[in-house]
Amino acid sequence: MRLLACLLCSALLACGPLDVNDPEGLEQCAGCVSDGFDDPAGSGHVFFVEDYLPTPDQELTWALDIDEDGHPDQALNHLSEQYQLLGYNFTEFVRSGSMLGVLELAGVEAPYTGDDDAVTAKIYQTVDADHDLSNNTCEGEGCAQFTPNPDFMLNGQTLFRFGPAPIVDHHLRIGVNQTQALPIDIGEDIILPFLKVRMEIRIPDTLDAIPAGVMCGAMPAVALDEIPLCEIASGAMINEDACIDESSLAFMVARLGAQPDIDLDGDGLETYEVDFSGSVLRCHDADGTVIEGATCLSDPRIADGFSICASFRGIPGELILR
Ligand SMILES: [Ca+2]
Ligand SMILES: [Ca+2]
Ligand SMILES: [Ca+2]
Ligand SMILES: [Ca+2]
Repeated sequence: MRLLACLLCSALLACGPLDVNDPEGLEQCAGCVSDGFDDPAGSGHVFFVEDYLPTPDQELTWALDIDEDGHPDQALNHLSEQYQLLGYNFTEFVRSGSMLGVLELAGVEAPYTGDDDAVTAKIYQTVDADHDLSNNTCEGEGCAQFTPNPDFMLNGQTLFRFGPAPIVDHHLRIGVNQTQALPIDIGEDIILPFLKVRMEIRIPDTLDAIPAGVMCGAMPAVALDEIPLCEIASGAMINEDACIDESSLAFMVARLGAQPDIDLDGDGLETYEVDFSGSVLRCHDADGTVIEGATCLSDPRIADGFSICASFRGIPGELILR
């Protein structure tokens, strides 16, 4: 198998002539074995994210520290726990078919026993391939089949390919430094952008499930300002009549006392002032500059966001490409 892979890589990737008796040549070839990044969509190990768990697996703490200061960052999760905000509903979004995420691991070399030099994690936003919610989490023929949402595809690949990165002792850790946002489509025309995405997953020898995974990122405050509170919140704190007019950000700042915890433009943390009617009064940039008025959120100097993590499990799935 390895020989075949090496010969293939030699032929396809122009590594030059390969002498299988030459250890150096083999090493050189190892660098040519696919890291999965350019493998066709759906050709790797495909998992459907079947649910989101309220607390992360205790082994997967690396992904939680989005700003790499040694402390876990889960601001929105903590608010969710207290006030039943965002995060609380994620599994419901899966059950109702409005949020169907698929994770593909590409470039895993066989035999896999817990380590791999380089693999790529691909995330797909999908729709139910047969529009039948009842077979999304079963196993076997016709189960867990999803079609990528074309809005998040380009030239046959998902816009969200993370890696390449190694699997070490059954753990894949990927931090994305790019400034590109990962939009999570939660249905109802709401797309939540995540920046500084970090993902950590446990990958068993059997490659037949993702028993535990954590994905973290920061949601820019300006995005939360555009989302009516009703869409992300439920519970006793929320006035069902008023929440359609109240922004999620205004609620969090004015009534929960929350401020951004992730610096997304590298100048330190900003703060916002909101009145009790839900209007943004002014923004304070990290250097002390005060930007007056509700439009301060669209000022390019205002960029920071709130940390959020989702723990998840994946079951075998299939991508149906049309
Ligand atoms: Ca941190
Ligand atoms: Ca289905
Ligand atoms: Ca900042
Ligand atoms: Ca700033």
